[in-house]
Amino acid sequence: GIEAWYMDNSDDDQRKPHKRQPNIAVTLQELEKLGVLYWKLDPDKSEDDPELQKIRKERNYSWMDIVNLHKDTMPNYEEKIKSFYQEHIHLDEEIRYILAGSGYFDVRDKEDKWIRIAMKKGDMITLPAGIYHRFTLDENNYVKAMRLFVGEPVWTPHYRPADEFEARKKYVQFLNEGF
Ligand code: KMT
Ligand code: NI
Repeated sequence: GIEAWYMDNSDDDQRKPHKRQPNIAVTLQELEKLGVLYWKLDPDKSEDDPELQKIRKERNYSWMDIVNLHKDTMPNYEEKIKSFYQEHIHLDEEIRYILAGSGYFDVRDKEDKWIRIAMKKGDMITLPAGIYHRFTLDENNYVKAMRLFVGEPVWTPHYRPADEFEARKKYVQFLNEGF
């Protein structure tokens, strides 16, 4: 299953795990309460996976592409890595399926604390519209991921503070109403 934990407060390298001592694990159920969805798929099946097709159909993930993040093949690599790690929201879901390599998605919990989600080959995640989050590669420095989207993609990050956006207001309402 997924591995997630509360981050420590050290300003050491973002690519390190940043676990607390002792570790405070976060469960899938806790992530669900934040609106974060997770699936485990067979990455070797890639696009031809019926399980993936089912999720895409149910959730209207009509659009997809595949991205490779690696310092030798990506223009403006360091810049991109820095910008992914700046806390932001989107007005739509952020959906990623890890095909190779690994990385971390960090999301804020209800008390505004950082939760780090370790994403490995076969892990698929949906971050809800309006959740404050960021992404970093880990110490392996490589990820290949499928990006999915409902309709035509809009990748625009809105950096914190972004509380005036309708998507953010709706998300905060969802958090407060719970379920
Ligand atoms: C994003 O938006 O943070 C990214 O696309 C990062 C690479 S996908 C794991
Ligand atoms: Ni994002």
